[in-house]
Amino acid sequence: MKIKHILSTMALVATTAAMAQQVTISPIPQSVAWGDKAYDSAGATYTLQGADQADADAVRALKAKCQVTDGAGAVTIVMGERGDAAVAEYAGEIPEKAEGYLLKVEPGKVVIAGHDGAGTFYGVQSFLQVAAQPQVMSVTVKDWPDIVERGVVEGFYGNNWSQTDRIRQFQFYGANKMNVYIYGPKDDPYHRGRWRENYPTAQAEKMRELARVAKENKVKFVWAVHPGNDIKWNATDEKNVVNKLESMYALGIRSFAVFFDDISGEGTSGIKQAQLMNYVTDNFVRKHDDVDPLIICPTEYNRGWANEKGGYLRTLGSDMDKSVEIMWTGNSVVHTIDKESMEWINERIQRKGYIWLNFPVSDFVRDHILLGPTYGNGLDIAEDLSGFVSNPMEHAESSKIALYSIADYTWNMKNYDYMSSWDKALKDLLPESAEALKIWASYNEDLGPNGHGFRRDESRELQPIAKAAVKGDKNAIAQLYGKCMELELAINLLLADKTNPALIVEQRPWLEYGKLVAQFGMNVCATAMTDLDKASGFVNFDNLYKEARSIQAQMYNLANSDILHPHQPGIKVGSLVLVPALNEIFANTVNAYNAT
Ligand code: LOG
Repeated sequence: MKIKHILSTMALVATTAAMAQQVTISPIPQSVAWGDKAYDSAGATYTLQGADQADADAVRALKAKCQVTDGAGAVTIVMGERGDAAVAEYAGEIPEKAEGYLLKVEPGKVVIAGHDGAGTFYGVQSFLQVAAQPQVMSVTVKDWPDIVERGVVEGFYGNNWSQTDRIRQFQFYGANKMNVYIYGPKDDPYHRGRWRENYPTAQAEKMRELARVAKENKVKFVWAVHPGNDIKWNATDEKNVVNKLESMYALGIRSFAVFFDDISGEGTSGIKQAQLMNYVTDNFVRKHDDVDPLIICPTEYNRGWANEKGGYLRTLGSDMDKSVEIMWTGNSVVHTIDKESMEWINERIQRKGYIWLNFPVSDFVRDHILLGPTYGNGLDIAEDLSGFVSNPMEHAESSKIALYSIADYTWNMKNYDYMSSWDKALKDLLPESAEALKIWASYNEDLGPNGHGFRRDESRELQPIAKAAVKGDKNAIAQLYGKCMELELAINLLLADKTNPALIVEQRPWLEYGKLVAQFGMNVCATAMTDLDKASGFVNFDNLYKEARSIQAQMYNLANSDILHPHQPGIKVGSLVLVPALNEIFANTVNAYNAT
């Protein structure tokens, strides 16, 4: 007994120690070495050294989460950038990489030393993750990003993100070490249709605020103009483009893009586009000393649309100033990116392509919400691209599931594991209901049939069960019943979670619909498992059949109510695996009953 007790206590201690070490710093650092416990986080206070010289955003981010005092017994945080006196003795250990940092946690002492200001800021972000654990472990992290520009292009059709959405996004990017946000929502008239006009004052002030908040979070705010639908290749419109960008410069914006996607006619000329980009580079970018090089989204922005004979891409490659970054969605509009496709484009544009990944954007499948893992992009293309941004859904908060993994992937590609990254994302977004969110998300992965032919796997665990259940395997049908119960339970827990209201509000139509799918599934499985000849009383075949039809009618009514976008009305949940299986089992049961 005694030995057993000691053993189990030892096991407990061992697991606690191991668990305490298992702080998964995210994105996965390039190098991390854990030691023993440094101190307990409960009641920990900190004194800062070097904060007066260190990056101000890094200091603010640290102070927002850590209790800073001058009291004795506090943990000393030494911080600063390469060249600062406070961190001089660690200079040799700071990675010689843009945005790189050294983080050292020891008993009583923490060192956060950036190669540059962003590096210190990212060192703070990693430290905050380590310090959020009950036991703060000793650790040495040497870290830097693989990709220079990592982030998001708000480039979809549909409802633009709100000001609050965007501000929350920038904080999320900062915390997850993404450093670029490109503003190009198709349905902002001042981006596209009325591109020549300046924003009215109230909207202009919102832009100013966005530029500021982005900066505080080390996010480069890139404002894109989309003039291609009606641009005239003359001096007036050249000036109109520059004037518009100057008006955005006046609001504090320092980075710009010009989009020529999804246009036809005069605006599509590669020669003219290159000339315009050169004109804007000379007469706007280089007139200021603090404006970043331009980014272009070309008209032939994917291989499927590239007209080799027309020579469009090669014209951009040769005629356009080499400072201009060129966006690229891959082999088709919606496609994952691999080495071969990067080599194909880079050779034509004579520079490294800047990836615009059309995932998890759902503007062509608005009946779905995309909550699955982010997979399929090559893990060997870090050297082949100049930037990697994801085009998300109009549902800002829900998009963070994929964006979290984009942050992980672009920071440290070789160590990217999409399943564990997905798990981390779900925990980060809804810590108290992460398991429920994972169950729910596993029914919202595939896009369904779509014009771009882009599909995703769905409900991996359910697939063998569904297959057997459809064949009439009673065991599998019982398991499927359990899965439907689990789905309903998960949905009810999510609807009760109050920690991230934005997430639940966005997903409510799908959650309500999912509940009906779960109920339909329980009905169908229960009916299929019942010996119907013998079922008597109220729970008989007729009533179960009527119930199934009733639930189907409720699903139809909900999916055809006015809650969703008119382009793709409807709501789809479990459309790849669960719902087809349930429909088939239902049909089989009804046929079998009719036959007897
Ligand atoms: C648009 C984009 C849209 C996406 C997916 C690019 C470069 N442009 O087909 O605004 O969100 O596809 O529908 C696009 O991708 N056009």
